[in-house]
Amino acid sequence: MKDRKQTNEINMRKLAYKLLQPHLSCPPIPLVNFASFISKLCGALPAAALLSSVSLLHAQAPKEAKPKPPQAPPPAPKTAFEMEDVFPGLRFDQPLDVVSAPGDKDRLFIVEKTGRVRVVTGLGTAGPVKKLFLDLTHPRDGALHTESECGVLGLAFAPDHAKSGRFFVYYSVKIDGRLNQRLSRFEVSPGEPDHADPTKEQPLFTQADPADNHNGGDLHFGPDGCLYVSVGDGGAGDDAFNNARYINKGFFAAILRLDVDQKEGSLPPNPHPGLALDAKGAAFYSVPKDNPFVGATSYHGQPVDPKTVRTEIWATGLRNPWRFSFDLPSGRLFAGDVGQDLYEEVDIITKGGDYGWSYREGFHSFSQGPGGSNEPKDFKPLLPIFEYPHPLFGISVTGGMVYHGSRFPQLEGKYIFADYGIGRVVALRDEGQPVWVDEYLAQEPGIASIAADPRDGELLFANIGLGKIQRLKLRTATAVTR
Ligand SMILES: [Ca+2]
Ligand SMILES: [Ca+2]
Repeated sequence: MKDRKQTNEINMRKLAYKLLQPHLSCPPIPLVNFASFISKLCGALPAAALLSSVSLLHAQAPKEAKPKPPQAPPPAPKTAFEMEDVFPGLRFDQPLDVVSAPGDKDRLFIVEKTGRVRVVTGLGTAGPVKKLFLDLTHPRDGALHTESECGVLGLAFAPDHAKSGRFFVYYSVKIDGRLNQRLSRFEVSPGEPDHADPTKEQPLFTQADPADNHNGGDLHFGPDGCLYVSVGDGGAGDDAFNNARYINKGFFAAILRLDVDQKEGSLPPNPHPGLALDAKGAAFYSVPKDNPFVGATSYHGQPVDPKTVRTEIWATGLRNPWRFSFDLPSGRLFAGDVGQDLYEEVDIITKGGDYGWSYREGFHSFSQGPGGSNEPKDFKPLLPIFEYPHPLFGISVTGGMVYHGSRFPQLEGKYIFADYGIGRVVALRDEGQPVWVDEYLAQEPGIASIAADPRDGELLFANIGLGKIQRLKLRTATAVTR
């Protein structure tokens, strides 16, 4: 009932926005609190006309249909913030991740989709410089694939990187003409912290991938020292390869949790053709014994053999988790999950959580997947904390981070993310309700990831389209907040 009410409200807002857009002088409709939105609009249209429009929408609210692609960009927004270039003299080749090493405030690492990782040094000087840290353009056993959503997609430094030199990279590689998504461990060259040694690569897993979209690829170490890895549903659309509704079909549609230190007590992963194995047949990582699906004997009401379960899975039912982050003060793990045709969503990821794909898209039932709308009996999907509809609010979410910088106290504790396509940069505020309150901060298409500057916690935005690393800047002396 609650879901239906929310669906109706969001449909109304979407339609209202389309209808009223030419009259709007305020930022587009916030996705919560429709009543408040209506009251804000009262200055834009005669109240009677507005009420009449809304009644009409309510009466005629159609069933969801596949939306047409955006026909025109939204009107120029009046936002409190705009973007500025962090490194005016430096350009990058399709940057899609910004990473720092634990405890290191002097360097930033920029992952270029096209195959190279750059290290930027001299951060505090007038002229930071970039150098080549890792060249992955020619993997030793295949060809780097950079088409569509493929390429070098993520990097994370081990918590003990300063001592071990280790870091992990996720990238797309074609082997004998077949596409794979791979997680590998690397090391820096001895005595050369700004230079990785590509000969030290050790793959952990190489998952055959049926399509070049929906590849996940974000990597972060959690406060527990485990490596968390996002993986997509394989790709195409509508969960066409039927990977998302299972826990025993490979490294798909999930956030994984691995013990890359192979601590005592951790478990070996279950067999998989893509696992790299040593001479004794052992994998190069282990599964923490408290992962949620260790020993699972059923899922969605169907029996599963625990020996076939991908026990690496921490959370499941995700379509293409594109960027996730830990917020250490709150202990929360946030993810943006890219939607199909209608809704983009932001989730708080919890242990064993099922985020609903491909029975659900955002808050809504999704019937185009392999399971149709026949949700299994014990299906208990976790709802997003926020969703926004296509196409005018956006088309592809880029998950962000909770702000803990000092330049903008009004953003403290808010989760900041972006839409990659339309370019809305949004802050979400937790008011203790299931759906968080949104605030439209800035307009900047092309944001592929959001990270924290190790020097001051300010957020850094990798703009893949412009080849720049950006940050927020106030347009005026006074921030507009709600
Ligand atoms: Ca894929
Ligand atoms: Ca979901």
